[in-house]
Amino acid sequence: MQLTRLDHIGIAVEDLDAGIANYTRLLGAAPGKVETVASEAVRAAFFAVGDTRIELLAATDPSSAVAKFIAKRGPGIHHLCFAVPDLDRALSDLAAEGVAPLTTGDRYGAGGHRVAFFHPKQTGGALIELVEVK
Ligand code: CMX
Repeated sequence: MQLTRLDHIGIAVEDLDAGIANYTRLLGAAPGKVETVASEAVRAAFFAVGDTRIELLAATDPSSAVAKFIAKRGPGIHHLCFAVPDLDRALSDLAAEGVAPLTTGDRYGAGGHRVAFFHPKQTGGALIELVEVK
C-alpha cells in the first residue's frame, strides 16, 4: 500500500462558523473550501497548512458520527486521513493483513473522493480515513 501524504486532520467542532472564525484567526488565513457532505451528515471547512489540511467538521444531524463523537468525547481531533493513489489496492493490501474498513462498497467523502474508514479500535485509538487521490 502506498500512502502518499497526510491529506488532512479532522477536528470536530460544535459550531462550524465559530470554528472557522477561530481557525482563521489561529492560522492567519480563511478556509479554502466549505462544503456539506450529505452522505456523512457533516459540514466541513478545509484550511491549507503546507502540504496538508485541517478539516473542521460539524454535524448536520444528531445521527452524524461527529455528533456522537462530540456527545461522548467533546470537540477535538476526530480522525487522520491519508491519501492513497489506488484505494482498491490499499484495501486489498490491508485485507491481506486482516484489516477491514468500517463499511464495504463505495463511499464518497468531501470533494466527491472515494474514502474508507478504519475503526479506532483496530488502529490504537485513532479513527483513520483513506482518501483516493489519483
Ligand atoms: N476517534 C477515536 N475514538 C473514537 C472515535 C474517533 N473519531 N469515535 C468513536 N470512538 C470511540 C468511542 O469513544 C468508543 O470508545 P470506548 O468503547 O472506549 O468508549 C468507541 O470508539 C465506540 O465505538 P462504536 O461503539 O463502534 O461506535 P460509535 O457510534 O462511537 O462510532 C465509528 C464510531 C468510528 C464507528 C463512527 O464514528 C464511524 O462510523 N466513523 C466513520 C465515518 C465518520 O467519522 N464520518 C464523519 C467524518 C466525515 C468526513 O471526514 O467528511
